[in-house]
Amino acid sequence: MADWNEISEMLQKGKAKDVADLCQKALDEGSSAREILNEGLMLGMGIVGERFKKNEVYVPEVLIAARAMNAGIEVLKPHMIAGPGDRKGKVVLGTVKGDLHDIGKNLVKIMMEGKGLEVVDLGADVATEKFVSVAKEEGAQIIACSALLTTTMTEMENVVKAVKEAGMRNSITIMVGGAPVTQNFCESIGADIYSADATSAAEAAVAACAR
Ligand code: B1M
Repeated sequence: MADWNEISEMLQKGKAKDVADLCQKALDEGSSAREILNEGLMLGMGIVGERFKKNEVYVPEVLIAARAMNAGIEVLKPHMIAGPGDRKGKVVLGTVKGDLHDIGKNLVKIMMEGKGLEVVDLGADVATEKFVSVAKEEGAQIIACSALLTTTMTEMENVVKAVKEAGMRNSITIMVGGAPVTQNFCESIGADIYSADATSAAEAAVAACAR
């Protein structure tokens, strides 16, 4: 049985190599990638977030912890992605303008690709118009926006407006998610789908593309 606290502690200390090694060890011992993510990595990042809020740690420590989390995710990634197969649809994904948080968005990408969706990843701090222009160029069925800040989640409403203005509202499904986003918020801005986590986002995207 893997020691989730050890993974969590190494992540909090920003020890990227140790986190990666412990994730590999947990896989070798039979834990699933999802279990390691949820019980170990998310536990550690949750504690970092709490300490950040109380000013017990600052941006540099959080960045180092984020790097360690990414090192762990890299080890888990091949175990989260299904084999190649027919593409089930195309998604344009990004973190909204003004927002640099990309770990959750990256997990959404991994889970969507794992479900056979093609994902065009625009990265973080994505301009509203870019979501729309790339979706048009790529013939995507879905625009998926992530936001981690209460100050940037409002950008999602601008994406909905821009899709309408481009005359694409009937052909594009708009998905939203990220820690401060809720079902109520999704409805209030006229987006189509809210998902609380990366797995349910991937499932909802597959279902939307099948419609
Ligand atoms: Co920032 N940060 N941060 N931060 N940071 C938070 C979000 C915060 C809650 C910390 C806190 O105060 N407790 C707080 C926001 C408060 C608020 O808005 N109410 C905060 C703040 C204030 C800030 C700065 C303003 C700090 C400052 O500079 N004073 C600054 C803003 C910079 C900017 O974006 N312009 C800042 C900066 C940073 C770092 C750069 C240092 C770093 C980001 C590094 C990176 O992403 N590459 C960072 C981090 C790491 C965090 C915390 C600690 C962790 C976020 C994370 O990666 N979680 C975070 C506290 C916390 O969340 N506990 C915090 C793990 C990740 C897997 O979860 O992204 O929620 P999450 O994704 C989940 C779901 O939300 C969902 O799926 C994932 C799980 O399956 N999901 C989707 C995400 N996107 C989705 C999209 C979907 C569906 C589901 O559909 C499209």
